[in-house]
Amino acid sequence: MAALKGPGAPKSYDGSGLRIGIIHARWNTTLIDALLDGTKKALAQAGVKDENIVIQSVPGSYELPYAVKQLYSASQVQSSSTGVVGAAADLLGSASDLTQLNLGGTSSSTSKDSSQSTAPFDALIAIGVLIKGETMHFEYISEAVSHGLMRLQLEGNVPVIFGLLTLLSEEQGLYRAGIAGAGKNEGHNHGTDWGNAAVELGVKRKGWV
Ligand code: DLZ
Repeated sequence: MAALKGPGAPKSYDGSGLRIGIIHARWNTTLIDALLDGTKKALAQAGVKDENIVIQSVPGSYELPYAVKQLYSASQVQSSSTGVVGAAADLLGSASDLTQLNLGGTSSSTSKDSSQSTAPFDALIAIGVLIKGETMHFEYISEAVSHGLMRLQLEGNVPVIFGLLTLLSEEQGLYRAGIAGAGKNEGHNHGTDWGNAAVELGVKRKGWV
């Protein structure tokens, strides 16, 4: 019987043309590592190329909205500056001259791997794990981060996948990262859903109708 909860059977989307940015917090590392792993597996399964996935980390979940914003902005700048470098390449016709020009692109369009994209990210995934403690810390951070990420995707016009687990116990986290039980393989890794959501939104973003 199909599961009652969850996004249903994953639809298949071709992620081979996408560039995805992942920002993850480092608090609660065991859970983060498993969730990141699940996310990356889903992206790979959808055909997103390794070289088109950029992963950055921040100390805690509170830093996620700022970091997502910076990473996305940097990809927009990189995209426009490599456009300039590319145009210069056409004019100069020499890759070695481009290195000396140093126009701010991280790599010249003539020397980079041809499957590596310098386009702005098609979707971003923010991953964090908040575990409720004895103070109000959890409530403030989960609310601030949720609103921050929602604001970013609406104002930035880019999908920001909500990979923030807001847990009442460590055990809940183990199940949601798919590493519960004696065999460390019980539960469902939510990272898989986040990777799939990023691909679906990234593809749909290129044309809704
Ligand atoms: C301080 C803190 C605490 C107590 N708990 C968590 C947590 O469960 N998950 C998480 O991602 N981060 C936690 N942090 C760190 C904050 O998110 C943040 O990094 C610091 O307050 C510095 O801004």
